[in-house]
Amino acid sequence: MLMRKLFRRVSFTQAIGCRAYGTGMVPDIGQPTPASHSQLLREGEITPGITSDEYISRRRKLLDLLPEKSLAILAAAPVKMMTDVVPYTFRQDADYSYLTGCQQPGGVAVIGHDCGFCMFMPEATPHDVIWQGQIAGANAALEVFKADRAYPMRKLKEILPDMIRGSCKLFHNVHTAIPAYLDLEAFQKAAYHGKVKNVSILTHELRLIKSPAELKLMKESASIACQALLQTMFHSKTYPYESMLSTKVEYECRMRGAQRMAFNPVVGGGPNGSVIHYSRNDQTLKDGDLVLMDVGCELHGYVSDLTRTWPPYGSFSSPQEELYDLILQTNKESVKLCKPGASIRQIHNYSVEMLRKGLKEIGILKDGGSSLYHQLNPTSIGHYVGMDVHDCSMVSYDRPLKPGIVITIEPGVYISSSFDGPERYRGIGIRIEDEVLITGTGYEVLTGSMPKEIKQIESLLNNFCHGMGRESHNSIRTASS
Ligand SMILES: [Mn+2]
Repeated sequence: MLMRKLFRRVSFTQAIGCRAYGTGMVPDIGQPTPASHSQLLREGEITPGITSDEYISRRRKLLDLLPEKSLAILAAAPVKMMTDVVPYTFRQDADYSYLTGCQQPGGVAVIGHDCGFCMFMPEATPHDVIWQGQIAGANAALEVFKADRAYPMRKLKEILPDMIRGSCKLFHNVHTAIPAYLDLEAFQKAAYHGKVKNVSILTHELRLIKSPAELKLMKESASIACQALLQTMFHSKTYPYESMLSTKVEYECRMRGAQRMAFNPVVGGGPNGSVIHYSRNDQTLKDGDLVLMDVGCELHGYVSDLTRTWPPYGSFSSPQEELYDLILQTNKESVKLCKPGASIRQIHNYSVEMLRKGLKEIGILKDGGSSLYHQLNPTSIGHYVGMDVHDCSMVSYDRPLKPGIVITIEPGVYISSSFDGPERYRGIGIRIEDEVLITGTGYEVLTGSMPKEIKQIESLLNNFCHGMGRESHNSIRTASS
């Protein structure tokens, strides 16, 4: 009976490559499907937790925003090479992924009121299959990604020009644009007449508010990052090296199911913590310094982003504590402002006032000179988060927040070693970043499980060290002193 079912399925999809998984032959389309990866996907899902129906409804919503007689053209992300035949790990473009669910390079998706959802898919030669394995082609586009029409890429130059000529406006993905359609005479003509727009204006509207399935992945991604960072915090006393903490946090994220980091972890010890996107991670951590770690991982296309700053050797000095407390209070007050109707800009302005006042009280800022303040904190209080770390970049920070939007709240202070001010604060960089989901009545902190109170952090670091950690920590310190 089972065999008969399998055979029927195989013959239905015989144009697709097959591979043996366990005892049966199931179609291989170059990315997980419920048939090939039952441990990851349930029946009806294209991405773990996201069904083909959800993808269909995303495309329907795109059509609602797409003007009459217009086309959306989105190419998949390009494969970038590290050297010769060695590619960097492929990451699908978020807009393409959001609308198609396809995690593979080489395709172009076209969506319009007349054509529906049309996919142009790459064709693998037997040589490609031997070297890289199966890929999703036109059949997978129809059967798995639920395209209304699907063609091999070589047909694009015959089919797309007519579709373009029949359209008033073209919205395309400017970040992944490829010559295959850019070079078409019809496309160039449309561009010349000012009919070509950026599709992200539309897709970012859709992506801004997360569905329940997306929120589930966002929460899981945040939870993985919190657990990983907590493990790394414990580790920081035993292995006080920026590179080891970076490696540790990535290991802990990936062991918990994340596919990759959302960005290169920032592990800044001492004055390196005042470099906002520091990523060299090649220094040792010194007793008395703080370490700032800004990390996030990606889970099935959804990222997390959080930052904690702590003293790896277990206790804050008093200037560190003064500054930390100001950043912590600003973090907490800013989080409280997160609710429907507020905007990132409003929260930002509030946080700037609070930090300015606090820095003046501490004696770091004289009269509220704004240029000096901006040297100490040139960043925004936060940004939208989702499939990209700086998600929905086309949406203004003035936009009133709505339930289902996820933002970061990340106040910080970055005082370089050469700062012209009280010496005791020089070389201190602190950021405390949480991820906040806007709900119907207010907010939910998705990174709430990661401690940020001074007492909690000191207690966690010191109590842990009475176990296995202390000995090896001491021996490392003795060896280096
Ligand atoms: Mn951030």
